[in-house]
Amino acid sequence: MVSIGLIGVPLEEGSGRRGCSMGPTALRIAGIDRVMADLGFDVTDHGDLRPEPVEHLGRHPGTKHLPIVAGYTRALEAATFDTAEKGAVPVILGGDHALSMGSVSGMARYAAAVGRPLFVLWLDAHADFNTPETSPSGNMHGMPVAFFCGQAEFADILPPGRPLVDPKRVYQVGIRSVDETERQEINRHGVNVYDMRALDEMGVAAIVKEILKAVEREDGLLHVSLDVDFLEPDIAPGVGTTVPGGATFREAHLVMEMLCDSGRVSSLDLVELNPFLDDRGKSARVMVELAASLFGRRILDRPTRSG
Ligand code: HAR
Ligand code: MN
Ligand code: MN
Ligand code: MN
Repeated sequence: MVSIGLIGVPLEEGSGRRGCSMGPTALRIAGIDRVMADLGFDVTDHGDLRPEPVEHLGRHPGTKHLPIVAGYTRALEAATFDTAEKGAVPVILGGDHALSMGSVSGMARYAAAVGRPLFVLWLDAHADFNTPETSPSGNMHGMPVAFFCGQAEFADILPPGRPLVDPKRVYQVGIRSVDETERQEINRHGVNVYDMRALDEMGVAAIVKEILKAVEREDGLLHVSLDVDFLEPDIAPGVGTTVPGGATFREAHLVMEMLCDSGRVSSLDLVELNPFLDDRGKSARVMVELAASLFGRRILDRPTRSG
């Protein structure tokens, strides 16, 4: 039986406002553990992580709340690696998107240990490729991709020599809010961006097929990072940084079904849920529905038609 390890990360300091610390609880109330158990997984909920104490951290102007973000990054890097190494799929219950510094770095270490490349699918309105120098806000939830690609200048929050993710193995879908210098950096580093225009022109199925083909070509592991604001604000209002023109439920659902069929997904972040801003638990329920589809809930049994 395949195992899933749930890891709660009540981090909100990366986002510049309060509320995401309640995200893990809201996802649990919406039944994240139950839906996975009903799908036949052996689910272990490791509870909420506690940040590791941080000492000897360099000064990094341009970052807000670095010590708490660093503490969670260290703890989550280790918890994600340990969960994967024990043969379970780590599912991170966020918490703001700064937590992906830890989850993706942990998976990068795991991928290196098993000798396979790590790919990242970033489902988000934002590219999250700022550095302390380029960030307009100093909010660290706008920096995780630059961090795990080795670009952000606060790398001493993890031990030196950590495995990095190749920006050319990062695939971003749904992007529609990018800062000017961030845009230049993404291009310079070769991040694969399917912005909302690409999604409208190509359709989401063609995009996911292209991404999965790239992962399969290199026999890669695939980490999926799902930010609530990937979705249209009407269906998912419970996030501090809504951007109009998001993915519909049907588009997001199809992404999840195709990812499930691929059998490639090694790990998942569910991030940026802010229950304080939500409408009667709606966004928490949508995130749980999408996770269920990613892990195999389907409408009908069907012969494989895609390919
Ligand atoms: N680009 C802006 C900044 O860096 C906003 C980033 C918002 N990020 C998230 N996660 N909400 O995607 O400040
Ligand atoms: Mn994000
Ligand atoms: Mn976002
Ligand atoms: Mn750079």
